[in-house]
Amino acid sequence: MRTLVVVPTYFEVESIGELLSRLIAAVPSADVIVVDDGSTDGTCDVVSELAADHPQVALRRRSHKGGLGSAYRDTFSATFSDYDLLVEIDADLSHEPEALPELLSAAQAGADVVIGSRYVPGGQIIGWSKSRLRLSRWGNRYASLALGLAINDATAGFRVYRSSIIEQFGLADIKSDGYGFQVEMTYQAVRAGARIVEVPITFRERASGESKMSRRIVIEAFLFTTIWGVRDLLLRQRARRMYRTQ
Ligand SMILES: Nc1nc2c(ncn2[C@@H]2O[C@H](COP(=O)(O)OP(=O)(O)O)[C@@H](O)[C@H]2O)c(=O)[nH]1
Ligand SMILES: [Mg+2]
Repeated sequence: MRTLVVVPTYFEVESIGELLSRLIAAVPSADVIVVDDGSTDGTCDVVSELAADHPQVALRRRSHKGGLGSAYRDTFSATFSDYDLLVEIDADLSHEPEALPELLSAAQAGADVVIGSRYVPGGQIIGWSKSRLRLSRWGNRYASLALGLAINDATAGFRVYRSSIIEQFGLADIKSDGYGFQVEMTYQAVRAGARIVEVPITFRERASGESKMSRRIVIEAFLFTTIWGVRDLLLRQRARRMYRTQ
């Protein structure tokens, strides 16, 4: 299946070279596109050098930091008609490229969305502080409860999407610019009736560079999740009332 791996970067010069080399070795037949939002630390130079030797690697440069969700949304919109499978992976080596073949196998076996999950048996997180673990765990619990998602890791950033499922729900209505994008895509996929499979992965906190997680990102994700949850609740109540009066 034609596969595109999308790697968003923002100041990842210390890890992007190793990530790309390991990706190419792990999935030699896949195309890879790095989407950079104006890093000035040499990230793009490393990618361009690698791309010169590996024609399957491309660089997409955006002029300013638009957020992880916006980087994926723009790139998926521009590419999904050319590929069968679209992959998300972080640039900081938190996700092991060597685990990707297993995720791709699940998609090839029929899943519409494959989530590299930290919160299913066999999955784990190495190196996060207690507060970061709490934020992730409670964020996931809140999203599942508010949106009725039977997914253990709705915020995970290591995933495979079948292009046809993205085509089905469309990207035009996806609102999140930040990491809430992961929750929103999961929510839309569930609503579209997608077959979603969670494959256990090991997530390792980055060894270099800095996290771009911010309070603004958390607030955006929390607000959107709450709005969708309340909207769904009201719609369900209305449907129940209409059913009763019939
Ligand atoms: N293109 C782009 N990439 C981003 C942006 N924010 C984060 N990233 C990338 O998204 C991935 C995950 O970000 P990271 O800071 O590691 O988040 P954390 O793992 O949740 O702490 C990394 O590859 C980042 O370089 C952004 O605004 N634009
Ligand atoms: Mg990270």
